[in-house]
Amino acid sequence: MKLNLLLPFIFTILIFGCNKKETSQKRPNILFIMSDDHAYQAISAYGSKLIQTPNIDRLADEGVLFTNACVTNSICAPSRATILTGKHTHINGKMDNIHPFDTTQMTFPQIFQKAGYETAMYGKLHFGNNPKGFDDFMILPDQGNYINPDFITPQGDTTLMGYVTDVITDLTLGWLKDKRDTDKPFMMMYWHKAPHRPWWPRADKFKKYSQMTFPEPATLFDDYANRGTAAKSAEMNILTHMTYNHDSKIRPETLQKMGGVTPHIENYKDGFYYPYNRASAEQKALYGPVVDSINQYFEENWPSMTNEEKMKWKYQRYMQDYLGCIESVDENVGRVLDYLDESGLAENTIVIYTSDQGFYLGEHGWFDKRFIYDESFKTPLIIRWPNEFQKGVVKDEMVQNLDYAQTLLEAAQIEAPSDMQGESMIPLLTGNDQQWTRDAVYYHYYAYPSIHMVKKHYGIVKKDFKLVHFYDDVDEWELYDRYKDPQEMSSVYHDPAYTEVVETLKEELKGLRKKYKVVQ
Ligand code: SGN
Ligand code: CA
Repeated sequence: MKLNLLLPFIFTILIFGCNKKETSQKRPNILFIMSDDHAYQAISAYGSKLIQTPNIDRLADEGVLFTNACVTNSICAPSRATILTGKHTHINGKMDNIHPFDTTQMTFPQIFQKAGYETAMYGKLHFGNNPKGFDDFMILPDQGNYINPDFITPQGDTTLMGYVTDVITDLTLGWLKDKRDTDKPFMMMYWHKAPHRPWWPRADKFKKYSQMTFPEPATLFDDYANRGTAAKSAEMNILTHMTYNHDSKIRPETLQKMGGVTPHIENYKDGFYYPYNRASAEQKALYGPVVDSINQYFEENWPSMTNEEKMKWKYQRYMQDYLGCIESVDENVGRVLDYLDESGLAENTIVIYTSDQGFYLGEHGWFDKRFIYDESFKTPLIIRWPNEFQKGVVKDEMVQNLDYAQTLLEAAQIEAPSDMQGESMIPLLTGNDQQWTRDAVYYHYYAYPSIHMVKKHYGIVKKDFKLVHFYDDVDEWELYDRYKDPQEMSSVYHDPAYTEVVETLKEELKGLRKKYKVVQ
């Protein structure tokens, strides 16, 4: 072939080659994966005794896993508001799940969009209004539904057939593959509803997990001795507060036939049928036989069980459904990670896996969250960026959901607004730990009185100690020695051996409340 005929090919190869090189230096894509109420105790990379999560673990093998990642306020919408604004609850104003988020505020997706990123959000937001700063979105109304979920979209409302975790993933993959502008880097929020209460797994997993048995946590029968009023009065005990119909999947007819069961628990109206009746006849044909066998067992055995046996049975039912939901989350995360690999996007895409808070899986006899105690205060956090971050590394610094916005903005070389209150985690992700400055975090929960009745409290947490003040209708302090008592079974606040620790921490707490503008 003559040179002049070869030239176009040579140019193409050169240009293609240059582009490829440029790609690796281009601003990173962001895939922000968040699940709702996913306890770190249910991730094998965190040493779970309950389930294997091979896909989420891949992120840990190839990225950085944080063992002390925590939230500023352990409840859904407030946590999301902190993530999006980079500000504590008292500044962003989202104190509970009820009042709508103030959308006049700057959120980090808006900043990415202005900086030339293509942005999208699929899944649960829970703000009571539509998200700002997204080129496309499809969000669940309020808490959303597990079966054949409804969605709010910029074009109006719609219902999609299928299981919510699969559907949100299909939407995410659809956008990544066909909808986005491939000339721009992307920032995408892929935010699951699962494994939020009422824990309906996909029918095949419902069947599989209903036949499994799980180890119990050491503190399942906690009597809340050596702690204050708040732990004793919370309404989140599996035996006495978890409902039969909404949670354990006992049909109202079964309960009626049995003429009432003990302990008496106020069941939710339509707690069983509201989610179940969303299923089509075909879907019910799969769910129905499993529900029937659970109900049959309950009817035959419950009346003669001791309270201890009842607690154990309810715990197993809870774990079967909760972990069945997790398996779908993990498999779907795997589908998206596979696509990143196949498309060549993986190397320059930052993937975050986190949850809006942690969750009790029977520790202290509880389900739900809200407390500053570890299982709900801490949240899973794994971050991977093959091009730039460390691989297979575990960190125990006190990082917080407050820090995500500034971290992602710095990674994308976009300036963060000066009023954001977090600290960029880039030093920890790149092995420059000496540049990380914070060793204490501030926490504050406000939503009382409300469902589960966890009292208002705030506190300071460091690697070694946790000091908490419960206030409003009580005035009680608790102190935990995190190294000596990792299960937080005994407050040592009144122990004279800790007087100095209390004094020092109270001063530090004052300092944090000033720093974050809780007080002037
Ligand atoms: C619902 C749940 C509660 C849960 C809150 C908040 N009940 O009210 O158990 O604490 O959401 O959860 S249910 O009827 O929906 O099952 S949060 O994650 O949105 O904060
Ligand atoms: Ca949540």
